[in-house]
Amino acid sequence: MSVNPIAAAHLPLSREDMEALWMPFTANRQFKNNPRLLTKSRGMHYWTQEGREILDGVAGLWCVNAGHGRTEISQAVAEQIAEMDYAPPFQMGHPLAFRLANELIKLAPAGMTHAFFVNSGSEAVDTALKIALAYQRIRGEGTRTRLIGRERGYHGVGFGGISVGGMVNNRKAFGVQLPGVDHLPHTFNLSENAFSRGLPKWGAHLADELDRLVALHDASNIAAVIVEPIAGSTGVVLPPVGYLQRLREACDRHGILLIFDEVITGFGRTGSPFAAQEFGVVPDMIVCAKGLTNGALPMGAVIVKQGIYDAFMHGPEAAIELFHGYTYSAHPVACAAGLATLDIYAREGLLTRAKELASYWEDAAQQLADLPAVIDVRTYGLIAGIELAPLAGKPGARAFAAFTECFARGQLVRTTGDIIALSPPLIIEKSHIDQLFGTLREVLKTV
Ligand code: PXG
Ligand code: PLP
Repeated sequence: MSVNPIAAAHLPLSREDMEALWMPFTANRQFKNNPRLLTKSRGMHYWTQEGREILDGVAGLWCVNAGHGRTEISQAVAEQIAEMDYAPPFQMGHPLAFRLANELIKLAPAGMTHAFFVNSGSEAVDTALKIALAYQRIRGEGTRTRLIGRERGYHGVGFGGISVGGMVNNRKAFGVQLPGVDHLPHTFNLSENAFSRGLPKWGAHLADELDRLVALHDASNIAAVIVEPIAGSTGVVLPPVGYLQRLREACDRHGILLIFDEVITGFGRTGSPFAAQEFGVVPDMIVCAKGLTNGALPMGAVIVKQGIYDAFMHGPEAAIELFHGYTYSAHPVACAAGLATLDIYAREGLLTRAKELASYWEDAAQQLADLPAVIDVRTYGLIAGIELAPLAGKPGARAFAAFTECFARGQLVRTTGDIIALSPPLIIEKSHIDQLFGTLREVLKTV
């Protein structure tokens, strides 16, 4: 079939037309019987196939940080694809890959000096875990093979990521996972922390669980700990005051690498370029994706400390130091999108804009606290989690009803279980914030 894709997007789809696609993380049959189709985006908005305007409360899926339809990005992509569509990344290079690495590390904490490119957050997680294992081996600590994640963590859907991840539905159907994985406890606690403003006060001691795992296995067997500084996908779980610092100290004491998975918290979501800077804790590796290209093309990266890269740069110069990489690592078109994106972030001050809006955002979110359905509101930067009391015997149904009703009223939110997550483009204005929470208030009265 030869069709102009934009024209095709506006042709109505029958139920039969939708059958062949197996949709990810979606109730396929329910969706196909009652589809929600998006065909256009600009600024803070999407438009549905029927032409309804939808306020984007989630930056697509936590990724369109500079807002939709940025012509700087689409032009850079169009020019690059016309000039050179693809270049092999193994034993070959193209200039944009090096330039993007330079720009990316400028945003990272001092001392994090090298970037490895991949195509998604899941690949970035796998890459970071493999670098951790190979690094321990290279420095003569090859018994350090255990990996530690955290309950309720989300680290993508690769086997490495679901092994260290802690969301049961993402794990339970898939049999064996990586051996030698432990989990720290999550830090979620409604009775201590409900309706906290800023970071919750209770829970820093939970980082000491790492000492318990060290006592159990011995530090000489543990390679790395991976956590999200703010857990996003599980429904916005904030780090208790002092928790990340304590985790850093414990990792240092025991020679364990600390990996921050900043797929969601990266690129300005918290009010700093990375949560590492926002919370004043420097990990050994940062995993990022999503906002790196403003969601326009798939791309992720692992940023590592100087010492990790240096450890690999020994042996004969002709030796490949790390047997790892993807066909599309540092894809030239994705690099063009990434460079254009980072340029927009810098010119428009978007990586710190969440800090300017955070208190307005928090106040607007906390106004939902009086609704009977709402059992917690937690915010940081331009993130909010609104937790609903589940309907008896129907977990998740209440939030899903809120999601579909919000969509019917022209706004996109994200739900996980009975939690509504919001993470708008960082270009959001106060009037959009009012609209977002105003509509949500009306909707939450009906569910
Ligand atoms: N790590 C974290 C912390 C993430 O949030 C990934 C890794 C995986 O990235 P990719 O690009 O492989 O999807 C993510 C992705 C949700 C939701 O429900 C969040 C993500 C993905 C899908 C749904 O909020 N985050
Ligand atoms: N499977 C086969 C048969 C391959 O040849 C390759 C790459 O060459 C892959 C999987 C991995 O694909 P990618 O590099 O896009 O991750």
